[in-house]
Amino acid sequence: MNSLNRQVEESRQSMREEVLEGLRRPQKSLPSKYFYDERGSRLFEQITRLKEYYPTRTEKAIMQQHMPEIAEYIAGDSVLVELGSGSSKKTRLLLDHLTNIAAYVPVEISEKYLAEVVGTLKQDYPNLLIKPVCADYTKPFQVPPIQNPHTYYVLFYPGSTIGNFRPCQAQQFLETISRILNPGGGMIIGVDLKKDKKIMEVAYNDKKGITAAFNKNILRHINRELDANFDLDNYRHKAFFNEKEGRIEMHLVSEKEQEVAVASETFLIEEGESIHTENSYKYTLEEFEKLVHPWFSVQKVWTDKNDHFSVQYLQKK
Ligand code: AVI
Repeated sequence: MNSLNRQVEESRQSMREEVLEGLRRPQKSLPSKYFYDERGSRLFEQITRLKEYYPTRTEKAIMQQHMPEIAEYIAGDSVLVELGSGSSKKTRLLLDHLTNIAAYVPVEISEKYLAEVVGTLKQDYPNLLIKPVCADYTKPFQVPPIQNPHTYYVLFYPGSTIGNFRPCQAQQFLETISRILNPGGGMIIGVDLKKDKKIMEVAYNDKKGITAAFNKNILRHINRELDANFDLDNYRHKAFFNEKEGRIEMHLVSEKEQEVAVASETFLIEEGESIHTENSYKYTLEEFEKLVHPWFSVQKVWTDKNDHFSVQYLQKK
């Protein structure tokens, strides 16, 4: 078996274990990272353009409005490391204002996507040194070492993706990621804020049903990769704000009693029973400061006029 096939086999094996483990629990659940096969990533792109989904456009507007000031937090000679760079669209807003960074390091799990995006970035920014890293940024990965002792790393983590971790997982992640940084380094991060429940719930229940299709795509992905037989028509999308936990929860609710086979195990799903597919935590500024404080101090917060979203500069402690 060559190394690519081995990698594919290993990731299928860990998907199998994680999916089965989630389905064996009393509250069935599936890891939200499995939304994102090629179709899921396209559906997510569509979500970011929906009028109901305020986070993407609000973050972009904050960055555009405050860009010269945000860029000041990235000194010349620093290395900009983007976690889960995807299309690098928001990064362009930053790159347009940075003239002399040492390098841009996009970290992205999809090799194909990374190669494509780096190709166009190289054309548009011919003087920029780009050092792509193909990796799952939630696991330890190697960043290209920097030779100059006066250079430091600045992480870029937009989109409020931190909200998809439970707070204790978010803290483990922050601890791991802070180890990449040398003194003087920091992180520019997008964080979705708590607000009127209706605004948040509408954002995850759009009229066109794109979020519902995105949610159901996890079953389609599992059917394909693990030889499962989920019938997508038998599940209904449900998303609501869980006040006590401070998070939007997405579920797939079974419309009838049914059996499903996944990788040679069979599960009975009752009528009305749900499979929990995603959490999206929303924070107050105080809650977020507490979350990060063992490793980072919040140096600056930019928000929109309604305080719906924030972009923050965190300094490594
Ligand atoms: C990627 N992540 C920040 C999105 C969110 O809002 O939690 C994923 C998403 N789920 C439904 N809509 C968007």
